[in-house]
Amino acid sequence: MNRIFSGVQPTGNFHLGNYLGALRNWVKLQHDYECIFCIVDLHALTVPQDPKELTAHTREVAAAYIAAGIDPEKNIIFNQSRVPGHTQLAWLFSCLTPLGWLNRMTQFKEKAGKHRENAGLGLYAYPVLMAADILLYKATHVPVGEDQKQHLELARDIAGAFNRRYGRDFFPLPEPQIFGTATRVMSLRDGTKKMSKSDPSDYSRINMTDSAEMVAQKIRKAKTDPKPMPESLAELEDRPEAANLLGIYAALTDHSLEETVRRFAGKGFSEFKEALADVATVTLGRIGGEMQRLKADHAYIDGVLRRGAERAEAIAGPILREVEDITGLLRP
Ligand code: AQP
Repeated sequence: MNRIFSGVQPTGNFHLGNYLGALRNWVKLQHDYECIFCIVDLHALTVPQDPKELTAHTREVAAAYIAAGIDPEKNIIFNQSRVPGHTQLAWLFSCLTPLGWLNRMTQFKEKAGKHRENAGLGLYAYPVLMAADILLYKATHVPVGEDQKQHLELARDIAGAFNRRYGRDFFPLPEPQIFGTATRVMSLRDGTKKMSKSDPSDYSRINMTDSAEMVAQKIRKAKTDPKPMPESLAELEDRPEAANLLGIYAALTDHSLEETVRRFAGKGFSEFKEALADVATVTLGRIGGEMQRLKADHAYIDGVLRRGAERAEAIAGPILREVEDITGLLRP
């Protein structure tokens, strides 16, 4: 059975990059796979979180999944901290992960910045917990945005290290699924940086709950370059901001980048930005409105998460017990 595991951190500012890079693909995949969609609250704690906001953001991400079209009856939706096997397996994996592998992780370098000595152990060990998230369910496929590719490769390495250490083919090597026309949505203020929840500039990202006016304003103010709209894909080279906006339009309208470039060739950026705001508003209006409604319904969301955690535990428990047996941990 092909099984999917993927997740989003409840760190607030759920944005268009999270939607186009991950969530939108999950909605399509849910029909062909057994899917486990997690809200990775323990990952969120790798940087300081306000406790009340963490709770609210956890419900908000669950609301985003359902509003985007994930069926909570067919698929498992739960928050990571409800299934203790994630941290237990992460410890076992940390005992067979060489430091050299973690030292290569670019996300740690970016997030820790210049003050690496002050960064927390959790931030450093983040990819080990991520490997445990996936392998606790023996997931075979992991749909993510481009930024998570390196962490996925590490998860495969860790699965291989476990299998070699204990001389058996126990864990599958999970396959990344990185697809769509917007695998890496960039900041609206700087086309060289990815759109991110933690960017201090509100104008760098489109949040899924932004109002239509706010979306239009952010797109109008989005950085572009002084050249005219490109006439071909070749003319997009070294123009990251233009490529990003055209890529977002292509993804939202389900067209290729090439078709989108052709469509706006010869037009002005302001005309294109208006068209982009129109299509973005349609998607966001549909999903953002439903997100707002669902996240206020605590009884419903908490019920979905509770049932999801029970179903997740039912899969994880037996796998974890097998891991304990393989590693020789006594259950007297
Ligand atoms: N800019 C992006 N373009 C495409 N996909 C993206 N993803 C994130 N940013 C982009 C994908 O969204 C999923 C959930 O991401 P996450 O919550 O685990 O956080 P992250 O990858 O660290 O992304 P953020 O939103 O930028 O958060 P911060 O600011 O906390 O780092 C993943 O599948 C990811 O690939």
